[in-house]
Amino acid sequence: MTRKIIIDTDPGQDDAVAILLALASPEEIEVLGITAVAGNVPLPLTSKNARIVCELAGKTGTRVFEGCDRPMARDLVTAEYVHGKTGLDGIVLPDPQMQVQDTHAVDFIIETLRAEPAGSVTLCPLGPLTNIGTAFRKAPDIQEKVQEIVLMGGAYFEVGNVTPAAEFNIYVDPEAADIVMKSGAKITIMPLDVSHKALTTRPRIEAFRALGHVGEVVASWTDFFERFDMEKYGSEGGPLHDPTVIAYLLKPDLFTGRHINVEIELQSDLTSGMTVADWWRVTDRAPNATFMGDINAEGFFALLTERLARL
Ligand SMILES: [Ca+2]
Repeated sequence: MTRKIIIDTDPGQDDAVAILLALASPEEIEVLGITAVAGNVPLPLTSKNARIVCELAGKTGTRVFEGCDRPMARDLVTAEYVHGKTGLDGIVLPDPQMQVQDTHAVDFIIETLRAEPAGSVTLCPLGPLTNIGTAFRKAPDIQEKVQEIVLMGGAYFEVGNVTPAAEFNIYVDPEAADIVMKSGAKITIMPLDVSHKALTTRPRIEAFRALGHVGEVVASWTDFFERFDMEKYGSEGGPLHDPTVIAYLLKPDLFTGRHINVEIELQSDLTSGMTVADWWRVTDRAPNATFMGDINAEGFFALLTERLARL
């Protein structure tokens, strides 16, 4: 049985790989729509990049919706220093022919969750949680209809990547993340603790490049962002964050974690956007998320390579 998902995203090269992985897996995953949000780059670019990726995959029937162009309560922070001016720097791809859907992404999320049977739609946020938080605030009835939210964001042992305390997606819109964490929905989190173990090493990237056009494009994306990451982290490759979300839907056994309490810091200037994860269960706050801590990286890259070869 296929699992119905909405990918909420701010592409971003790693978002793009996640979208390709989902579109390459129609036996397991039905992508009801892709909702673009401002994050790595401003909304017009994330929307455009989402459509570029659909066309690269040859899946031009995929519906792309534009959502919020700024966080719920703060100014937008972007990350061109990681992803390049376009958000998708690497091999230059043609401008998309696909059009954006007329419906706002937030309304699409609300209407879809109301229309589909309860517990049958999974949300896959790969960027700041603005679209999801706004939808939950506008239509609280949909929160209990969500099958699961599998998101990339936050960190515990790896702490922060955009500030010493915060991971980018949560930092950009902590108010939205707070709404999501308190929604009561089933939540699974792929934090930096996972993605920093999913590194784009040379052999893994050369395996992508050997696949043909799509693989060459993916390799050019990882070549682009890993220059920044390797310099920053001193690692043997860059972390491939967002595809972990889709990989979890396909092969949950690749990941291990703990069902714990996770809350979002909203007040402090120093630690704003921190995911305060009770990994050691030192409080009596109720668990609200499965916070992943480890990944079978070889299995993850083998899955990616096998699926990208299908496109
Ligand atoms: Ca992203």
